[in-house]
Amino acid sequence: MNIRAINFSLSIFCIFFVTACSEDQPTMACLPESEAGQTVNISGGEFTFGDNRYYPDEGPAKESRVADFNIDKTEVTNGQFREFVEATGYVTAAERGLSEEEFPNISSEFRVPGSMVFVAPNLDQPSSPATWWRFIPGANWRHPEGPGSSITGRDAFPVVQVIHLDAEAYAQWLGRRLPSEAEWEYASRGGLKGATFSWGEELPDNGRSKANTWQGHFPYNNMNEDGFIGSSPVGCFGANGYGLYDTTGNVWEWTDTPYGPDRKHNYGSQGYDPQQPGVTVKTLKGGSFLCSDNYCQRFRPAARQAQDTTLASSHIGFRTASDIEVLSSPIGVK
Ligand SMILES: [Ca+2]
Ligand SMILES: [Ca+2]
Repeated sequence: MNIRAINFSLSIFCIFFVTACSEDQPTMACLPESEAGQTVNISGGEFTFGDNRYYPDEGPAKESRVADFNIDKTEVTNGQFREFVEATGYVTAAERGLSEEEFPNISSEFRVPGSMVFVAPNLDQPSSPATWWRFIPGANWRHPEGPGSSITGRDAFPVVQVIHLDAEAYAQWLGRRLPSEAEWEYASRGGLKGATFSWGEELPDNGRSKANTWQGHFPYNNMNEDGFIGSSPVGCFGANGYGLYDTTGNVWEWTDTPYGPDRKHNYGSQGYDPQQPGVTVKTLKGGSFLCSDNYCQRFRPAARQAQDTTLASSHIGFRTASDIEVLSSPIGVK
């Protein structure tokens, strides 16, 4: 397997692709699409950034402060992203491929239009991330699981298969930006102090599911107790204390913060992931519909994951943010 794919696989312990994604979903009350475009003002303040109880890269926890900011109520949807593409003619990296001039450090096989898709192993195959991930030519936001897949009827689902640059371009079109990791984590905590999850201490699937995650033994058995094998329309699970949806699970979300393996050091603008040294990495937050109790467990506000900024995946999306001051301007206000 190509080293880039292997590095990607090893660095994303929580990401899996399910071919049955988003089909045959049960009827349930989800947020109306009109509300998916709304934003929420968050009053800044002090909080404990990180957590010392789980993965090493979540610590050391430190007292931090964020200023007032504004953030999307939900992940950006396919419908919202389509509006951007239709208004601007924007072509995502996975659709156009990556030029050598723009991305000199990427091998030629990853320059062709396409993106990463997880292929679930058969029961008789070893459970290894290095064999799960495939770079699929033709996979992009319009065809998230590769050629033959489609987003028809999935306007309310989060857009995926966007690299950091694509997410940034969308945000800038609206006069907004991507959230920092601190802002994202503060928002995801919903005002709770030091809680394990966005809603408190209860496990995600104790009683009614609180987020779109994976129930059952990953990667072989998705029991689908929360009603969604793959991603779900945004806002199908309860909001947190700030009125935000799906900061836990559904799809991972880009932040604008370079990733480092701890919170002690500054790893510079390129970030640093020991699994893929030399690769520019940003921090993902929130986990996805593929995070399970037996694997990953990154469906907590403090959890984080490195992501190669030039690599799109079938369950990485984003939401946008802005400084509060921006909201007083007529330009770019949603
Ligand atoms: Ca699920
Ligand atoms: Ca999410």
